[in-house]
Amino acid sequence: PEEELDILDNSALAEKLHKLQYKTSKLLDTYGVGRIYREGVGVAIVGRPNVGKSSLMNCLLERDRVIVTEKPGTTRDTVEETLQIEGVAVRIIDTAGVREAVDEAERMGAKRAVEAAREADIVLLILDGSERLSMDDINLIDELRSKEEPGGPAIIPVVNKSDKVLRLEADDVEKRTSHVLSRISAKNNDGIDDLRERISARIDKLGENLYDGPVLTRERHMEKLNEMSHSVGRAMETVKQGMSREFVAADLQDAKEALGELTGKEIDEMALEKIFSEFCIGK
Ligand SMILES: Nc1nc2c(ncn2[C@@H]2O[C@H](COP(=O)(O)OP(=O)(O)O)[C@@H](O)[C@H]2O)c(=O)[nH]1
Ligand SMILES: [Mg+2]
Repeated sequence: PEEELDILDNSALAEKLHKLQYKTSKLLDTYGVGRIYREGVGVAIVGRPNVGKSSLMNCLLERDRVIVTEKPGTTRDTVEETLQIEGVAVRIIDTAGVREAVDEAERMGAKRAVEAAREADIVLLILDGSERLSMDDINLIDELRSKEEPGGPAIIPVVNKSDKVLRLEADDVEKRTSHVLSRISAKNNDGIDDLRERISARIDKLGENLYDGPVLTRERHMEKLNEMSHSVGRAMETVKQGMSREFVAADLQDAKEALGELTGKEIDEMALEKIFSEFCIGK
């Protein structure tokens, strides 16, 4: 019954809304982690044709799964394989080389490389150590850098073909990427264990709050929670502007509906009533 409820003053109401918003955003932050639970960590291998992407993937998989040839641009599509690194499912995505399209298939492949990088948690940017840095390399670095923050994938620059004379401007690459280079030879299987460890360290970082409380795993849930968050944000604004509680109530009703859709039939009505009764609306 309404007469039992205390009517909150504006600052107390703002405080409660703020807390609700904070908790909502914390839960929203777990979405990426939820995706890792569901799909595994995504590691994309990108770089221009012939730098040794498919060779590296084979090293990581320790078997000859991906076709490797002398001719640039053999891997026309993306190839995906899953392996375990310290108990975590890791999806390795080998992409076609990124460069100016020579034909339609390659154009699609290059586009997919950038897309794969966007959806990945970690991007292995492969460069050929036996050649000087090319415009294609630089463009790719810039493209990836622009997606790195915030919430974008972590870049690990990898210089391959360390069995050959180094002609790549390594300092320049470190400066451009702001990351230390890993040097490997996919051909000789050199530096692969170190690279694996580096990937593993990144995964640990991604999964820091992996086991800490509930995580959002579904896109639909994330969307509903986002809707709720927007409504709570509107309610906060309404309170700040000192508008009538009816308007706050309307915003919170929207928030409640979004949350209701999120939790579906299993919604705990009592818990909801408790939350929303705290925002008691004066007549
Ligand atoms: N010398 C040397 N050659 C390599 C190395 N890794 C790959 N290659 C060669 O580079 C060529 C292209 O390799 P591939 O893995 O198909 O490159 P991708 O186009 O980036 O997938 C092949 O001839 C490989 O044998 C390496 O570490 N050292
Ligand atoms: Mg390839």
